[in-house]
Amino acid sequence: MQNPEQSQDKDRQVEPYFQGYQPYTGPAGGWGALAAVARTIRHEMGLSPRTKALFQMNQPDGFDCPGCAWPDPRHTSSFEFCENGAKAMTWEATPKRATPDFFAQHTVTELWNWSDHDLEDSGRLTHPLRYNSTTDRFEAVSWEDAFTEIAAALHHLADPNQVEFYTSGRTANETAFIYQLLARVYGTNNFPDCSNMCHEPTSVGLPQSIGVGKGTVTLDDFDQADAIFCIGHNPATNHPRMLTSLRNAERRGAKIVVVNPLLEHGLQRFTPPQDPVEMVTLQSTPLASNYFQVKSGGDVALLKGVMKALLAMHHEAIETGQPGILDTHFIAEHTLGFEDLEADLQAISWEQLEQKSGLSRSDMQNFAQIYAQAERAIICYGMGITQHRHGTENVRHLVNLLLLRGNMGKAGAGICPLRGHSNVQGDRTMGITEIPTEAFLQKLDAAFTINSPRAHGHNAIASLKAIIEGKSKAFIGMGGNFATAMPDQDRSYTAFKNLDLTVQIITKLNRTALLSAKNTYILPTLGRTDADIQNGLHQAITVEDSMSMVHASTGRLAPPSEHLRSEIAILTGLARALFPDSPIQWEAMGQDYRLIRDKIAEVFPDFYDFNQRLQQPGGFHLPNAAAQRQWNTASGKANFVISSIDEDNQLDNHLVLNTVRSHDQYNTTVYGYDDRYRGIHGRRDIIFAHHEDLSALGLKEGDKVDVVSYHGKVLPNLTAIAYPIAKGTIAAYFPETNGLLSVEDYDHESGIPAYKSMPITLRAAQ
Ligand SMILES: Nc1nc2c(c(=O)[nH]1)N[C@H]1C(S)=C(S)[C@@H](COP(=O)(O)OP(=O)(O)OC[C@H]3O[C@@H](n4cnc5c(=O)[nH]c(N)nc54)[C@H](O)[C@@H]3O)O[C@H]1N2
Ligand SMILES: Nc1nc2c(c(=O)[nH]1)N[C@H]1C(S)=C(S)[C@@H](COP(=O)(O)OP(=O)(O)OC[C@H]3O[C@@H](n4cnc5c(=O)[nH]c(N)nc54)[C@H](O)[C@@H]3O)O[C@H]1N2
Ligand SMILES: [Mo]
Repeated sequence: MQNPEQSQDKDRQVEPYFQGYQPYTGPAGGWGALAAVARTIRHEMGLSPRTKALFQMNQPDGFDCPGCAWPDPRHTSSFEFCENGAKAMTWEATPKRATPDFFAQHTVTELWNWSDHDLEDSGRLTHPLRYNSTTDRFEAVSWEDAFTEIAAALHHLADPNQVEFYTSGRTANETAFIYQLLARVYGTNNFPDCSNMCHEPTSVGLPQSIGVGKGTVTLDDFDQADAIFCIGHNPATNHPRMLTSLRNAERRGAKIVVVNPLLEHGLQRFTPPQDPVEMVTLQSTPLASNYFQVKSGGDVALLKGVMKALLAMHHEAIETGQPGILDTHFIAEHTLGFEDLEADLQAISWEQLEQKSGLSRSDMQNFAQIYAQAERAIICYGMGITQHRHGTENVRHLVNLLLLRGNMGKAGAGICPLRGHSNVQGDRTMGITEIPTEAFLQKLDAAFTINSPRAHGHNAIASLKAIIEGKSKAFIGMGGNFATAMPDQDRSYTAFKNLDLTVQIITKLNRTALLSAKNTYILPTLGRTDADIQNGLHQAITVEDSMSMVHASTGRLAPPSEHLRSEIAILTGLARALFPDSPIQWEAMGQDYRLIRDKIAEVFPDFYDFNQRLQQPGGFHLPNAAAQRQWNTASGKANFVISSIDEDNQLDNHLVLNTVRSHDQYNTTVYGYDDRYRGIHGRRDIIFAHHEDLSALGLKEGDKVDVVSYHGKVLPNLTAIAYPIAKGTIAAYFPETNGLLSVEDYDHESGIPAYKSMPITLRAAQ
């Protein structure tokens, strides 16, 4: 048999367009993905028994893939992992180690100049570390000393609200529950959370529209939908297992409609690496039947155009005696606000909608036709919808479109936000929120006989501002790389160094951990793949996926170092030092996570019989009222919510920068320098631009350019690529671009930074 990888690539241009760029023509998945898995494993782990751990990923008694929050099918095949899941796993299970010796060899000043990739590539952290400003090095410290000193620093502060308790979304339910308990016993609701950078517009917008802040569909709905809309997300890279669901839907005849300024090749064709027939015969399934290249930030205009067209179609049908297009019965029985929506759509002109969306009237009519022909429709969406100055408005407009045809609370229909981190949704469920409800606090107080603080705390933007303004004095990070993931690094990096205390509970070294404050600690922890044994007992943790399935995860690998502690053991150890007289059974809970789950069940009614129900294969599903057509909104109905599209005028006179993930990265973790489906190899210093936008500036492909933010901040010397992208929109990789965004550039409803609508200009590199 010929080498399938080669033959599949036979159409490729032999000569690269220029160094590091060669347009991709193959399908997503396929031999390219399998080859990448093999390369990743060989490079990161070699062939060892640890490699077998891969096959335990997303299996009933294995660990949950730390890669994404796409749910597991009930009958997991032995291949239920994907290329990027394999990268996440091998990156964590690597044999490389960042030991105290490593830190003795490198000062923090030296490490600061390393790339994000090289920092994490130093390997798994092995010892608790304390920064020594005299030597400018991290040095090993005992756990007990670390806990005592951190507790002393926290007690020393005038006000508990001077501490920020950050959570990144890999944090398991049990950890998140203990973490919020610790912070609330300490006295604050300051819970900046990676969800604030991710799906906060979902958590804010969906409750206004349908009364729940989560998606309403399950995997089964994908088997019944007639049309699936993929708006503003890139599943071939970020949720690769989703492509299997899309492909199965396409093969049944369902339409897959994509809305994205970038032509994402991964959404065009797919070969499932699990399918021996397709793999051997080099077949692939086309995915997107229609692709609408909206301007970045133009989705509300597009959605309004689609709804305007639907209304016109509806009235025309009625006038000619045919059944209408809208589900008038559903609208009458279940919704409020239809008349206002109709008036809003009538008032707005096609010219305005075309100008804002970058799409033509006939594009919008075409979209409306496809939608009208689908009896059952699902809208999936990601960061392309949420990370805007009007992200919450975007989310509500997706719902408006669904409500018009009753696509909510029926089989094969609904809304599907694609969550990011594997437990970002669960962390919220567990009480990681700066605005807790009184009902939740009362339950928490009763379960532990405590008095939780009632004052609202900080979300991510508020905490970054408080740090920059010197109002916050301490930062504790449960995972993540907060300062690098957030905007305005010029100011935040300096401000972090003025804090009294920073504590990073992490698995690998990153830039935020290098921001040495007056007292600085790195507390290394176990990851998903590592066996977590407490008191002789193998512990499981639990996670909640994008579709509200709660299931267990058990690591099996020997931990990278005998000095590591689990996240929960770290928190309960710290709690003991912080609250020596606390009646809470911290120690017991830290030694047997079932006790934590009993407490979770006491506080959250949906988790009744938690430990028992966890035994069911695949776990259990949390109820979703909107999926039952019960609307927990103030009006008791699903609401059409309208708003003006004129707010984002800032974008009108600028190019709009949309910052994305490459195929070889996990948020701020840069595994490597390829972005296969976009044709990029060995580099990240790229901007993707429409050729007309380049030529209007006298630039051409391959030129070096500077990106200048509307605040005048400059990211110099990127190489321009003429790319199939909407005119007016530029794309580049984060976190390199995050310094271009100010802490003031966010959606005022949800607080999400406007990572996908940064107004910028381009100029030839100076
Ligand atoms: N391998 C891998 N997997 C991951 C992650 C990772 O970094 N690597 N990150 C995880 C996390 S935390 C998250 S939140 C998810 C993120 O998953 P995605 O939501 O897929 O994230 P992005 O890479 O930001 O891609 C956003 C897409 O939106 C498009 N877009 C940008 N602006 C607009 C717009 O205005 N309108 C529309 N319609 N589209 C737009 C972009 O071109 C891009 O294709 O993935 C999770 N899974
Ligand atoms: N410009 C721009 N910026 C963005 C985005 C964007 O699209 N554009 N996306 C935003 C989004 S959606 C998100 S979610 C944020 C991500 O923000 P974060 O969640 O803060 O960042 P990550 O890069 O996911 O965190 C990586 C670090 O987590 C630690 N880690 C890994 N696994 C574990 C574990 O199991 N336990 C613990 N305790 N630590 C672990 C490692 O040390 C690693 O260095 O970035 C946001 N920033
Ligand atoms: Mo995210």
